[in-house]
Amino acid sequence: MAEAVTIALQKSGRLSEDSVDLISHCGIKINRRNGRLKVSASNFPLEVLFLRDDDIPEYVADGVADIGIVGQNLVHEKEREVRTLETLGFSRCRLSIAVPKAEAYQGPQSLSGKTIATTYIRSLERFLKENAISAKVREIQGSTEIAPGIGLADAICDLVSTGGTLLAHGLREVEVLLESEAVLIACPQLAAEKQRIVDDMLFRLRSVLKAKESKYILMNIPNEALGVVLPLLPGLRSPTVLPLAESGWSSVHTVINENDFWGKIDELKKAGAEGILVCPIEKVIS
Ligand code: PRT
Ligand code: ZN
Repeated sequence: MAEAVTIALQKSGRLSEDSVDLISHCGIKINRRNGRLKVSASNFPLEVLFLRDDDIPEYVADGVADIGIVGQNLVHEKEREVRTLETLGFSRCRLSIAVPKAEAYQGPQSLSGKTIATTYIRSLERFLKENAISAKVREIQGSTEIAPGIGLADAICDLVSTGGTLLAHGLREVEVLLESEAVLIACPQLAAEKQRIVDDMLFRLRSVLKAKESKYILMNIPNEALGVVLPLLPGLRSPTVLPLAESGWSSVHTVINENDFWGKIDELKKAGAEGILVCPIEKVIS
């Protein structure tokens, strides 16, 4: 059998579903039957290993898996040598320090002499060292947010996304150590054949990611307004302009980043745009 690339994905947790979805949007079929830890794709030279996310940086660094999907927070924490091939835009969070709400805080120096509970030992120690703070780091396994309330620590260092957990435990975020999202990582050394397969997958993956942030938009514009509207609209090359059956009107089609679009909608309407349609795009092959 020809060589296959092994990818490590989180078995179950916050990264799992988005990771598997991304692979399948790349047109790669993996049939994940009843909890098997290793499955082969049926139409692409890819084998999937389902692991705990904490083990992924190590497995990829050691070459047990060739590539993997994991949060930047764990790449940063584990300090293993891996290459980041692409940021994937999901599982966004930040690694932060939080203190009890009523506690005064005037910057990192306020942590001096305090005890900080975390599962992110290395990341926290690095932050304290960089800021020349002497504080006690207490390693705990999960549920970090309860530590101050039960007298285990004065502060915590943990992942935050909505901030709801901190709020519910009377804590306030005071320092952001790291902004994180899921990334595709690779073993530092890959054989040429495997690298070729990874490049093929990366090409598909980038098309999928590009499509996610892009929208195909169509609108009707009175011809006399085209001079105002067209400069507002970038396209992959430039907008497409087609005459409508009704004379004096054109249909304008283009691809635009969704965020840019919402900022421009008022200007487009003011210029006379009508019947604006915004459609999803499945892939952008550039
Ligand atoms: O079993 P395994 O070890 O594989 O999974 P796990 O339980 O260690 O990890 P999991 O599935 O909880 O998280 C996997 C990854 O998702 C993390 O490494 C991050 O990259 C990312 N991620 C994104 C998050 C969060 N957002 C997040 N909010 N991971 C954890 N949290 C937790 C946080 O620890 C805290 O308890 O959610 C709580 C805070 O959330 P908010 O929304 O209340 O702020
Ligand atoms: Zn984990």
